[in-house]
Amino acid sequence: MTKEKQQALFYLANHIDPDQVEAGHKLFAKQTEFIKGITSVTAMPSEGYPEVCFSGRSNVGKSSLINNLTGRNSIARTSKTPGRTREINFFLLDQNKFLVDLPGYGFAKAPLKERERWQKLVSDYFFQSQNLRRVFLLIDSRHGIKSSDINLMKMLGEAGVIFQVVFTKYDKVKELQFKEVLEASFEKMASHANAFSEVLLTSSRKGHGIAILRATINNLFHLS
Ligand SMILES: Nc1nc2c(ncn2[C@@H]2O[C@H](COP(=O)(O)OP(=O)(O)OP(=O)(O)O)[C@@H](O)[C@H]2O)c(=O)[nH]1
Ligand SMILES: [Mg+2]
Repeated sequence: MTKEKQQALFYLANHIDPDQVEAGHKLFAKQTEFIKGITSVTAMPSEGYPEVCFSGRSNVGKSSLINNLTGRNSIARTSKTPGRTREINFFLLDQNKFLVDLPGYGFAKAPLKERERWQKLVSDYFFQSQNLRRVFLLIDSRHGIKSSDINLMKMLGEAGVIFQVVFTKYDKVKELQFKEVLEASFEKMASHANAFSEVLLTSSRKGHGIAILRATINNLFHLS
């Protein structure tokens, strides 16, 4: 496939219907509460509510994004040091939907045992979750897709789960630099059939892209 063809498969979201934005805003104005953090999938909630999850390398901004989406400063714990989230955390939104915060990967200093524990927990989750509507795969706008992200894409492919790339920390990058990251990312995504064609660009710090992400999640929850 030529580079042009690879890139034509994907596009950056830049417009969304205002009614959908409004609906997303309304959903996230509803109550969110932390339900539990699990270290084994045997403890997964059993209600059967639809869920979306946030995955990505350590420190990419998963927990910060959940906080920003829900308008709650610290419902998900964040940290300057990678490896803050070690469990799979379930947040109940609007009484019958789950937002799921995953522990990060790709943290070089993590001991082998810890990495193996992560691998088992997360892969069990992807293979066994019956209600997962989509995985948001968070990628740092400065660094782009790394080999550990590719490994995750493969794991998701094996589990038959669709992922949508969400770039984070857009406030930290210059437009020209990001253009290069975006092109390289599209190239890497092209060989993954489970990559969703639309990608999102966000900044939890500045609020960029949050309205579109809320609307996207609301749409996913309303698929029957
Ligand atoms: N500038 C900027 N910093 C951010 C943004 N989002 C998160 N951060 C910072 O990045 C660091 C990591 O954020 P977290 O949300 O804890 O990252 P995480 O992906 O949950 O990390 P783990 O739980 O370790 O996997 C924190 O210091 C955040 O303040 C953003 O949009 N812009
Ligand atoms: Mg976290």
